Amino acid sequence: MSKTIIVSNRLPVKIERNQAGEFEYKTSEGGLATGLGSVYKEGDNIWVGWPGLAVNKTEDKEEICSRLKESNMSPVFLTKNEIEEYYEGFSNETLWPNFHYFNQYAVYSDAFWNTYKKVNKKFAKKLEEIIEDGDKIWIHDYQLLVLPAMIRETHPNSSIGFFLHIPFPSYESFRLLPWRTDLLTGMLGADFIGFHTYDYVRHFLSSVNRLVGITDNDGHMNVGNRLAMADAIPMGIDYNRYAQAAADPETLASEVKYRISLGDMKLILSIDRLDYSKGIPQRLRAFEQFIEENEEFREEVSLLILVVPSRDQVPMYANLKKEIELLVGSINGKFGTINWRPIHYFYRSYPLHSLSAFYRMSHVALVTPLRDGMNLVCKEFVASKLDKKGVLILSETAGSAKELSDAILINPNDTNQMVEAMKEALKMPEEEQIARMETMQKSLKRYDINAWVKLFMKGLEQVKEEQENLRTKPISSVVKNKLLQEYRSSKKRIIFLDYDGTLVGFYANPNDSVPDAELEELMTKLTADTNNQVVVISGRGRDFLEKWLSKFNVDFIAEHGVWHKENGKEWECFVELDTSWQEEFDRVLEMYVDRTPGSFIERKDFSMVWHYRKVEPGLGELRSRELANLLKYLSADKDLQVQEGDMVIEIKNARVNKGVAAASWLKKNDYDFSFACGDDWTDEDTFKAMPEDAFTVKVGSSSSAAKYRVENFKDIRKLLLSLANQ
Ligand code: GDG
Repeated sequence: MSKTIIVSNRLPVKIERNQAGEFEYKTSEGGLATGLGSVYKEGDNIWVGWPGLAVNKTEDKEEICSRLKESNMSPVFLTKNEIEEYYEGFSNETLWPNFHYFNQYAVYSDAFWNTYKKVNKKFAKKLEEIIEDGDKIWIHDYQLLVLPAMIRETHPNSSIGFFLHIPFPSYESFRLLPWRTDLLTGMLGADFIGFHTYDYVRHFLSSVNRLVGITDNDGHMNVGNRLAMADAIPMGIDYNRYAQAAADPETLASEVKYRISLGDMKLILSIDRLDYSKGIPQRLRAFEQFIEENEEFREEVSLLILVVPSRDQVPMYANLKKEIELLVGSINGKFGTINWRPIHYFYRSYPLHSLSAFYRMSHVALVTPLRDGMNLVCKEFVASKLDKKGVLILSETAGSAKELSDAILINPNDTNQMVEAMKEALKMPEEEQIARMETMQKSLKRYDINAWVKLFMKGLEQVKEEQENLRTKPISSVVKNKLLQEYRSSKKRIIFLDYDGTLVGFYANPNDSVPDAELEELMTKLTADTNNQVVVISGRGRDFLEKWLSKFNVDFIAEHGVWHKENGKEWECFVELDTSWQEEFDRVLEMYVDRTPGSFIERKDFSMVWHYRKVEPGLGELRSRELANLLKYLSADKDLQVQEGDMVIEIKNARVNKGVAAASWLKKNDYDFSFACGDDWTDEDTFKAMPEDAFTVKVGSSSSAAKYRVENFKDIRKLLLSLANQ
């Protein structure tokens, strides 16, 4: 039976050596571990990752392996140097600052990068021992960005999902990384790539587009011959666990104990791991300004700030800790009284029931990271509020802000706004608190961690299904015989032929793609049969088609469906379209022609094309990325579509396409044989419009809605000739 393999940097277990030298195992209680518990603990499923400590002796490794195996875990052991360069180095000193827009802290080191690749390879090797046909592999987070492509190489058909827990930054930040393209191609090895928010998806797709040259269609990308998909699946929390913890007697006892020490002081709660992305000093300064400006809250409100120890051996983190402690000391020194300590600061982590007591007893949660992929603390606070009283202040730069719009949302760089938010939160009427909390609880309950796991798995399954549907098969001799036989026995046939890339190859100058003798002979034979209605369906303007192909008995669909012409009749415009946009776009295209020697504009009645086949390699791709983005921006409020094709960018009306045109042709008669062939994305609309029993043939190897495929224009000519010779 197929299994699911979870892969992350850390295993959901903490292993420590006790004083007697024996290993002690504590299962992790983190959100991810509990959420995925329902997955990895079942059947043959397994979680692969680093067990969290450096182990050298073979017998120790064997002991850990066999012990972890009992709990469906499999360790990848890392050396001290690997931990330093892959984990602390490339992951935390290169990717983490870059992805959180702290590029001033990013370290660019080839040694780190090489070890990062080496460790990802180590994970890949481990997985090779485990993966069997049909398995699903779900890889987590920024430590393993290049692993998907490594697995894809050895297991081309496997189901690979990837989820990024931190933000994906805008192209302007991501492009600063010297290894940016390798990182993207690494991620693109996955079939389904999940992010917390739609903004991160957009940023990722934009970087893929600009750096790898792959365009997306609603998150779908053609990676070589494989379809991949990026989507936003915001991670939820184990809602019931936090709601239950808040009602647990142990939690209530802790709350009573803390309350005795604190009196009935109102609390503002802040919980983070020690990190510069969390904005802790900025938060402390805002609190200082708040008590400075609002005397009425002094001796009424305290800030309870928990900082969870992290990386404090690294100088930058040690400095941050020092800065926080200086600020706490100075604020307490300046404002504190015998009866009142403005800030209660703790640098440690607490067991769940203490944490839960803090959530329960705090009136306000102040969650103001400068950047945060999601942030689970704010969600846990909401889930713990059983009486629905309390207010969440949340930074708009945390991923969770997209879901929790009933929080008071603030810009973490705007101290005045944070001060106002604290005032508003402390004065908020109870009914309003309850109403806001209720809405947030409803949504967090519904999209909890289990829903997140299900949605991710469903996304992965869906992509695999789509890949299967798009798997065009080469035409076998059996299919060919069936095609010929159905052709022979039919009386009313319709045959749609795309032109460029299908009937002819590509030329540097599109005007050179004229029919050669072989094509002329083929067209003559095919159109000689009065049972055949042959329709040339092309993106070309009507003049070219008319000039070179009207000598045959063919119908035309030109400009992707704008113009129609039945054999022997006049051209007709399918629908009258707006052309007022053309002047503005013409100016932009002209500017790019000036800056890109060899490129030129093709102007059709209702569409425009920028060609760059003749541009020096490299420059054309670079300019096309820029231009496509600019055109997409300009067309956002218009009924236009910007499509990137084979060395062209085309701007056309969004309402018309080859599929709409083909469908109108198919309605004209009752055909007993239908056939369509084409080579690019515009032909996909034709394939989709064809009847169920049609023969649809993709020319080329990328994924397609067509049923069959041939390699190139020569092969489709051969196939058409064998039909014509029947
Ligand atoms: C990444 C992304 C994204 C904290 N102090 C204690 C304690 N915690 C728990 C909290 C919460 C977790 O730690 C922190 O979760 P975050 O979401 O804030 O951040 P990370 O897990 O570091 O990082 C982040 C997340 O992945 C998930 O995708 O949200 O943006 O950076 O669950 O409760 N737990 C206990 N004692 C403490 O003192 N027991």
